[in-house]
Amino acid sequence: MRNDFKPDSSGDLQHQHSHDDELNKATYQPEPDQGRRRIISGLGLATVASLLGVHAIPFHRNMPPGLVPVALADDSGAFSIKGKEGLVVLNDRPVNAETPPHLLDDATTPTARHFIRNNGIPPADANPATWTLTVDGLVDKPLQLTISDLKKNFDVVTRDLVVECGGNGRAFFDPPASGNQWTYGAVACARWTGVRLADVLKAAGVKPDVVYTAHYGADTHLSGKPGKLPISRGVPIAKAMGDENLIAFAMNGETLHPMNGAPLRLVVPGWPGSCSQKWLTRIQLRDMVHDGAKMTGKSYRVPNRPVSPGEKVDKKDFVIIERMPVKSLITHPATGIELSGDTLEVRGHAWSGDRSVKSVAVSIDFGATWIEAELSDPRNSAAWQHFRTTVKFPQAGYYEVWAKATDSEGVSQPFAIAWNPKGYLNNSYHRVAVRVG
Ligand SMILES: Nc1nc2c(c(=O)[nH]1)N[C@H]1C(S)=C(S)[C@@H](COP(=O)(O)O)O[C@H]1N2
Ligand SMILES: [Mo]
Repeated sequence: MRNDFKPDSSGDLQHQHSHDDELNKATYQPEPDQGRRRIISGLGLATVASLLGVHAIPFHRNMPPGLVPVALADDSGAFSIKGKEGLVVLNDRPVNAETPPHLLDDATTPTARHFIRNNGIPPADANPATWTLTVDGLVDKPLQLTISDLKKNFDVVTRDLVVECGGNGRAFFDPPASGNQWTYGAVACARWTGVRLADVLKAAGVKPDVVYTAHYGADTHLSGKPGKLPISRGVPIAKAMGDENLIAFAMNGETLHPMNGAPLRLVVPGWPGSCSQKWLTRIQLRDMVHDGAKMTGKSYRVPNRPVSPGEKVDKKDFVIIERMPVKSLITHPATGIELSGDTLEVRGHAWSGDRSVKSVAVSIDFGATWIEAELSDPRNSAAWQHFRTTVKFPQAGYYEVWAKATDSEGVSQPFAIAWNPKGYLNNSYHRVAVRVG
């Protein structure tokens, strides 16, 4: 059930369920892409507490003005995709589904819980026995490789790698940004097996004038127009040559899930997920920045200067997103938990593009004080790290647990992120609601 809040002209709160929309047309007009946006300003503390079903919000003095309790911004309504039970489907054409944070509690993300982000229609025929990868463009020797050639001719490696969509967290931008309204769960860290992208490029021979890769997959454009690609992105050659990037044919010890790019995909951890081409058929090396589908305009790009919320930005002022920012996710407790005791284990993961995370802190008092959590080393570079700590609540009431990660360069997550037109790179704190007593 989805709850929508919007003040009417008198300033009173309208509280209604989405199925009541027709009954409330006079005062409530749902707007596209605003399903997860809540307007709750001007409410007294007592009203907020009663909406939350508690008598007290013990740390209410620390609540930033206008803060919408996450318990009220909560959303559910999962239905399922085969092999992806429990994911929240945002869109079915193309298929896009995210994972509720509490289902990302495993150290390594099971395939069933890896999000899905499709821009087009996945290929109907994905036969691993006949699949071939072409490596061409500015190379000494173009290659045509089957999956068994990859396994035979190159080092096969297994690594836990973070894939996060550049638009993860888009749902929380105000004014809203168009696109899939991802909340927290367009991120995962599965165990991938494949060969190093760098090894394959070296075998083809990278010509000295190469500056960028171009990736191609076998999925087709929603329009059905032949030759029109849903997405074809690339990375600077220096990034491509990093040994963290894989051409992967297995996920968690099995073949890839059809929605995650079976039978072959790139995994370029720490950079926007869009760099990790699924259903990979071709890698071309170019002497210019790749200009394929979703490389140009506003796609996976942000303004090259601070802009104010809602500002129109000229396309020439956008730059391509490279590494993803430092971020953490609370995977236990699930938001909205009712706690009968007064202590609670808090745990989750943290990551930062292709850096490591130095510390994670947790707050139960809206950020007034922070508790340093225990933090694991990554299983390998470009894997996420796990944090845990135990918190004790001083009295019954409503709390929020917040997490904040700081990376190896000393950069921390912000409370609020600067707005950008397409709603990318939202790495503000993850907040979960806890009711005590
Ligand atoms: N061929 C192809 N590759 C693709 C995409 C796509 O639509 N087609 N989506 C990209 C985007 S935007 C993301 S975030 C990741 C998501 O990977 P996943 O669906 O396995 O989670 O795949 C990337 N690779
Ligand atoms: Mo993405």
